[in-house]
Amino acid sequence: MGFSAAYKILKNHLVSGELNQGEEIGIRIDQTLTQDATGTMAYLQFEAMGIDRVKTDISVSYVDHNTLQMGFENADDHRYLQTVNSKHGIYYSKAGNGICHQVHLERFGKPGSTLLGSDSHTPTGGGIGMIAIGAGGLDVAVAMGGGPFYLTCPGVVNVRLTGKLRPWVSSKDVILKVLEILTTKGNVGTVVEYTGPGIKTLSVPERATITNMGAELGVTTSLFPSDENTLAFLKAQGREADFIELLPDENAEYVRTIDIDLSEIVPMVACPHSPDNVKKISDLAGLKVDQVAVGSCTNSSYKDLMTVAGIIKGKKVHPDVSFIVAPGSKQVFEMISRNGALADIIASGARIMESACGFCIGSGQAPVTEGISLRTNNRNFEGRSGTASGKIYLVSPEAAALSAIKGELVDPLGSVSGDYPDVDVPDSFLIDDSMVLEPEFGNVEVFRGPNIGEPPVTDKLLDSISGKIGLKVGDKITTDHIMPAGQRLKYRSNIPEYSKYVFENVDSEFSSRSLDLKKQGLYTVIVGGESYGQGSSREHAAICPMYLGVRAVIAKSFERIHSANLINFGILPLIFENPADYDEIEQGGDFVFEGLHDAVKNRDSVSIKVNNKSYVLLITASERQRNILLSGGLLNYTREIMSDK
Ligand code: MIC
Ligand code: SF4
Repeated sequence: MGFSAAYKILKNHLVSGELNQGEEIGIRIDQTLTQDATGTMAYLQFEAMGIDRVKTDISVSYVDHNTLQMGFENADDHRYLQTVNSKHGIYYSKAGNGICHQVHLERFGKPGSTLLGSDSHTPTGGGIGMIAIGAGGLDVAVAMGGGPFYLTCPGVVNVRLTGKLRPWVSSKDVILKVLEILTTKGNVGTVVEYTGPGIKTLSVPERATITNMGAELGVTTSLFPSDENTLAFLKAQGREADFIELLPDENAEYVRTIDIDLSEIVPMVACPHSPDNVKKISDLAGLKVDQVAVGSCTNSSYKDLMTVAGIIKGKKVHPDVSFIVAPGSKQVFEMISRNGALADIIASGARIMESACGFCIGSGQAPVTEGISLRTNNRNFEGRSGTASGKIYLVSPEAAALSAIKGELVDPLGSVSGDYPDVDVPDSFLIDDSMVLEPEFGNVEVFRGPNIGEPPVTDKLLDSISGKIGLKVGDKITTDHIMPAGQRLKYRSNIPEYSKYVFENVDSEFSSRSLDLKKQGLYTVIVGGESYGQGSSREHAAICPMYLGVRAVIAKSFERIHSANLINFGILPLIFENPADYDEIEQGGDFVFEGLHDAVKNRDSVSIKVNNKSYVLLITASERQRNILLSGGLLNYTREIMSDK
């Protein structure tokens, strides 16, 4: 059997293990990216490792999440990043230059390479034919130091595209269709590879919309082959030299093939509060909307914004709608302002935001109470918008623009007047990298304002621990539930402060209860259902619980990035051997773990006693992860390995 494109890249980067599905492998990382909300912790940890200079081909640090600057905290973080990056050889993309994934695709992404990013939407890079994976900041710090990234060798699912999208239907509808088929659950350990004649009809930015939102499937990554469309995009970015062709073998092996005829896709919408709650827009058309927001790393490319401008030109936004537009990068922003498209958007009555995450991460533009908000981004988790009762619907830029005019959800295929603004990749993009600062290396003084804390300290695993079941939650708990962003984002560099808000919107007493236990020398265990830890790569969803004394999470299943983050910070992710035990264990119960050392070293399971009754829990960690757990986390483990050398 031949190789998929994904396996070709993995094979070229393999440093440990073998390409057998389900086995742990280590791969060499060529490029890394961080953003400011995860980056400060990543660089504090990088500093703690004592390595002078990054060992990757290129590492880029973006400022895009925390740009509101209501108080000194965000600006302190930015200055810390700028100086620490310069010292250690990392490129620094200033606030205003754009969203990490959009800018990385435009200026740095390289077919055939590997990219590790401390953000779950790093797979956007799969649109240009890379293996691009999201991970916790500490994993990225280790990769910057030249260490391999470890993952479970994936099974590759082939999504075979045929046909061509009709006008008014776009790549967002394709990924929503894939989400409808695969859902957000049960895809851990897979990679989605797009193949078939239909891929020739999709440009790199359109492909990137699809791979970006692959994150919502919970897969390791998604990718497209690198072909003539990839070359055309790279040429237009003045980066032809970065092109290599990368196609799957004719007889490539896939674990499953899903056929999708692009010409049959209709406009789709993901309804509250999950990206896989997908319906046809035609089933919901007429829904009154209060807010429409175009932007985010999913849909903020030149094509997306030119399409919006083409639709809205000469029209006005509905009086009851607040219409928000945030271009994804300075490149996009400057191009649409120079060619006049931005003027058309402004004239319609839109509110123009800076090139940053903004509304997508709940940093501004919270909708009205009970408000219906149509957005082109990738996540619609409850409360993430900043309005607890807000209802977020995810749609294409086409549906967003048409709905902003009409004041209600419009099916782009149904009620369209006028021509479809068909936008191609331009022959040349506007290239100006002046907002990406080159590192100086060496003698740079690192700025540490009062918002910059210390890297978290973890303790070695204890052999026996006791305490309380501090919280019991249901299925699909997201990292936004565990560690809210929005207004709390500014505390990302300050663990004691940020820890006050763990599970804030689920149980506001959780944090203080856990700290009280910790003061008495007792620990906390969390009980969860299926897919615990969906969503973001934020390692704070592990660091802050660890700080509060959480030492284990017991769930029916875990999402990949979060489970790795728990291990990296010395928290045991344990799975119910018998899922029905979930119903028996109650919040507030007294627990005891004994013989943890032997179990973590040598066994596949461990028992927990809750109120004196025993339950069996599975340990699914690899041998390397078991050693990390015994050391009390990845930072301790890495230091131990370095001192052994
Ligand atoms: C997100 O979309 O949830 C974020 C904010 O980009 C996160 C990273 C973070 O929490 O800082 C992600 O997707 O990893
Ligand atoms: Fe930023 Fe939203 Fe993309 Fe996360 S999903 S990187 S918050 S734009």
